[in-house]
Amino acid sequence: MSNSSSKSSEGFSNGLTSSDVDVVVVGAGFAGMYMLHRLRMCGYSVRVFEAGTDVGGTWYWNRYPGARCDVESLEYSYSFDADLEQDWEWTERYSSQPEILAYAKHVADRFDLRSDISFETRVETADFDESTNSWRIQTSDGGATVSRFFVMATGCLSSTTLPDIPGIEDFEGTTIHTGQWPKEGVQLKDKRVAIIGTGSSGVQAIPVLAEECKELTVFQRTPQYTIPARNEPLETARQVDVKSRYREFREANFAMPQALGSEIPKFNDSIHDVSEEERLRRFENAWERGGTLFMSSFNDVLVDESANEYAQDFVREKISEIVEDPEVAAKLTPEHIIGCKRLVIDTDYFATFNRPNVQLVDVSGDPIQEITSSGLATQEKDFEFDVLIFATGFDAMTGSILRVAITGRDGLTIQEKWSAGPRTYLGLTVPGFPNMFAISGPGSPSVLTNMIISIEQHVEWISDCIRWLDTKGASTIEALPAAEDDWVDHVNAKAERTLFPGCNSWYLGANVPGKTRVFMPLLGFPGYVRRCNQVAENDYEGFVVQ
Ligand code: NA7
Repeated sequence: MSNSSSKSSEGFSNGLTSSDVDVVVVGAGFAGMYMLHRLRMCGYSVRVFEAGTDVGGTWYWNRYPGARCDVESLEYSYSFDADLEQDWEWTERYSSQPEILAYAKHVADRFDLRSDISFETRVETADFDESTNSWRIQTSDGGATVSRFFVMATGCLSSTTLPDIPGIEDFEGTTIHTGQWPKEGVQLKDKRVAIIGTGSSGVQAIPVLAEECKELTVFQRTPQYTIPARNEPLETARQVDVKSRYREFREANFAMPQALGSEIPKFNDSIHDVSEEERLRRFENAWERGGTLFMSSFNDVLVDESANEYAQDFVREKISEIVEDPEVAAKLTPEHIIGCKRLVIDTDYFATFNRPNVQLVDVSGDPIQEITSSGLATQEKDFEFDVLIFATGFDAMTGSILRVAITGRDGLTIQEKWSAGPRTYLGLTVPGFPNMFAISGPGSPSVLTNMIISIEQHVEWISDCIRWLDTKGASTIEALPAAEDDWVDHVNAKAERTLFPGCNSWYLGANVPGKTRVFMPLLGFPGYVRRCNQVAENDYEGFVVQ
């Protein structure tokens, strides 16, 4: 362990002879920032590489109009530092992207993080050297860094995807992906704007774009179930109250399946066991309250298709009430299972289609054939516009890991290892890749939870593991193939007990052509934390430590 960020060339007791830093971390979003801070507190030297010009990760890149978190602000924040919790003031129930980015910057200033972060620098290759038990990391600036440990903190939704439609480069207007929105903003006033995609990004952006631009054309392939967010200014009394008992509030949330929402009424009964009146009452309450926990109104909405149908019907009825033109309402009405694609929360999404300057184009039966110099063409019709926005999502959970050429033991690359889908032990480690960790990797609860809380749990587990290795004088830790097999079975078994595998979601990689269909996140935060703790208590069972 070295005690500064400078290069250490002294020998290590574990046989390592030279290392620039103890740990290289990729990404300076919430995961990379806390990993850096935590490792520093433990006395390790760290170098973080970040492609952006500043911290913030997802919240640095996703600057599209309307971008907002779907977890409440008092919960979507670091819990590791009581003073930080007390000092930062949130202004809305759900924070907007600018406010979350300001928070990330505040954290970077407060803990002086930037001095160990190389910005505008991409990690291109990472090779494990078996002779020195170290990682050699090559970066886009031509530099190379040697480290004992290598942590991918690259986020679950960072690698943007464009649809495979010919002609994208031919469009002569402005083309933007929501996940790479320009920092300087985009002038939309008096512009004819088109948007492809009605996932969370599209649903958040569409109402705001409609207010800003002259005409908005929405190209929708799959209609979306969305629940009102009911975003509002955060009442001072609520903030003061939570801050007066923040530890207790956090502990209660840690015990929830998604690490959030402990103060939302919980129901553990089947939808089939209540009267129609009670069913509607609960859904109505959840609709009025707003937020993703609409799905927790009964215990079987996400596990039993006939239970799920009641929830579908309820939202379909709401769409028909809000949208004035019955033909438009019909196009906006989904038929699939509710919640198996990530449930979206919105502000005025369906009502936006009542505006005269908004046009909905259903491309499910008449797909987009090509992008042209002035717009796009479906088989049946041509459309013209000035700005084309792709809200077409991400190569989720694995995209940013696979983008780096990572080579582990015996020349095995991560691309080969995951050629039939991602496989991990605990969502944290991969056999064949010693001393490498992924924060919120596939096989961990990650995107099915309050991400910041999942990130903190991973960061603390990784730093405890590194400290434990040093206490033992060990140089490597590597997951065993049998532990990986059991873990993959466990993640699959949990998903198969639900309706999640039943539709084409990014959770399954179904939005990326050719990607192997695997349900990537693990359901259930508290059980996962218990398992990670147990592994550590049992001297890192499932790993080879040398
Ligand atoms: P999503 O949720 O993956 O949504 C992408 C959208 O783009 C979705 O509506 C897709 O339709 C649509 N899409 C993709 N390709 C096409 C083509 N070729 N034609 C028409 N429409 C297309 O990404 P988001 O960025 O909205 O959200 C990702 C997560 O980020 C979100 O869940 C939050 O956790 C934050 P499809 O449904 O595939 O038919």
